[in-house]
Amino acid sequence: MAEVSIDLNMVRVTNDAFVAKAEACAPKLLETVVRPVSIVDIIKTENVYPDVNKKDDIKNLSSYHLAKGDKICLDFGDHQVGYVTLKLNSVGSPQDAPAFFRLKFAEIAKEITEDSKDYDGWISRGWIQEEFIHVDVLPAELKLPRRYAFRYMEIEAIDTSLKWQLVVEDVSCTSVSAVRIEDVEPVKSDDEMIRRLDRVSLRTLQNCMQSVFEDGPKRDRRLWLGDLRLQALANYETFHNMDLVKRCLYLFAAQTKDNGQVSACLFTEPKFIVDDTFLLDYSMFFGATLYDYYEASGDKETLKDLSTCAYRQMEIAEEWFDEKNLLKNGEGFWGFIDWTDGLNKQSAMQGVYIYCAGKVQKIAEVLGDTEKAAYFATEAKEKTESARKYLLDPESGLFVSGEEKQLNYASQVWMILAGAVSAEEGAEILDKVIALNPEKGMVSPYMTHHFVEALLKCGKKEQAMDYMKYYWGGMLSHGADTFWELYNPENPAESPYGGSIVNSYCHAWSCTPTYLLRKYFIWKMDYEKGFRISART
Ligand code: RAM
Repeated sequence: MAEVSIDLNMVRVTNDAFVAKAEACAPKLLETVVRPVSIVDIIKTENVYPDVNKKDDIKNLSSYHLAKGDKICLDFGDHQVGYVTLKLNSVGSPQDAPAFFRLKFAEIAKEITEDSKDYDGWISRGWIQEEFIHVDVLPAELKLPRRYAFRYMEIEAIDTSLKWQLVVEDVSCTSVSAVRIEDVEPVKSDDEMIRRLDRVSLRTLQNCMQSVFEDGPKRDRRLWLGDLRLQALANYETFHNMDLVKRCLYLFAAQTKDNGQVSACLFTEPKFIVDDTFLLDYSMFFGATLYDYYEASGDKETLKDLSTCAYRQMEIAEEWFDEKNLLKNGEGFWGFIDWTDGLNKQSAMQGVYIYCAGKVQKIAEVLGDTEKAAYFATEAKEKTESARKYLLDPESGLFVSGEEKQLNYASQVWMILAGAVSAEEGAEILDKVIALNPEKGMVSPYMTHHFVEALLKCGKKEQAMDYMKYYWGGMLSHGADTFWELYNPENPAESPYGGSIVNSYCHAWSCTPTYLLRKYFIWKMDYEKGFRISART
């Protein structure tokens, strides 16, 4: 089990004015009623991902008479987040026993082939989207109280009786989101892969945009700061919903630990409360997310309101440095960076600190706080000098991490993003680390996003595009309608939780291809085609 840095004795300090500002930005969710498009067979193959074959037209749904052990699988045609209603009936003799059936909801077809009984991981099996239901009297309209994230829905009659069978007359889903995909102009390109990367990213982001930016509508269904930062960046280029970002920023600042530290994640139900999990990189990203928001919105009032909180996160992180100006390694799950097992995070975290110091310095500059701006400029400079002096290994030309001097991707990527090396040096570092292919690689789309940004920062545009196509394109080749929480092309069944059945397959931090395409490539694509298109025009 992963160790988690939880502060059970945490004292929460609440700022009611901030809570009120966050609530004032709460979205009204938009509803769309969606019905399945076909009945499918999901067939296990030798590969990790099963085949999905159309079995029947959906108009024949009620011709299926389900007796004990029979099942049908409905395909909703795309990933949905919403509330499901079933119209059920019986055929045959009078209903002489309860209808007893199982419903399975699956974001990808693979989840339908998995058995929840086999899951023995460390996070709750409660996340598995499966219900065992009894209905005493048919016909009945069954409105399921929970919200599901799914494309496929399987109905299995566990038992009826020897004399009657279950009929599903109709199924619908009231899908919900704060935004509409139709409001965003798709990226235009002759390259189908690019169009699909954009479309699937948009769907991912849309389905995570609920009352807050959720990390995943299947799991964890809550607001995480690291995820928010990337979602917000993608949102600025696409849905442009400024209020939702503002709301989330105010929520994080509205309740902190008594030392002012922002939590890694928070809940809004049954009432707003921040979690007792703290990740140092996520706390620092509060300032970066705030500055990005200001750049996108020009909302100086919010910048001012929340600047103290942003500065405070950096002061808290500053306490982690030793006399050599090196960030000390923490214990257990102290910072996130990536889910790579055994990853030494010291250097990457130092990179995050430098990166965020640069962002909060800009906040101070905008607000005219010259003293603070100078302080963060010095911080970034000193921490960079130490990183170069002690962490940049002269022999390999790469950044090493921790006492074990671990060579990993994350350290290189974050030092590049921090600006600790020039673009030329960074390009060399990236060539070297790719050639070396260290054991400590990257497993999350979150880390992969940062790797692609590092390539872009070092002028490796073509390589960045190739990698995006290889990585997110890999998910597409396995049938993704939304991008996943975890994807390791070398180990498709990987899960940090001890079983991929609880993995989330519509995950916020995976939505960034739309951002990368629009921010770094769209002008080039437009230029090549000789026409101008983009969400920015
Ligand atoms: C998981 C979620 C979330 C992420 C944290 C660190 O619980 O996937 O998205 O931010 O880990």
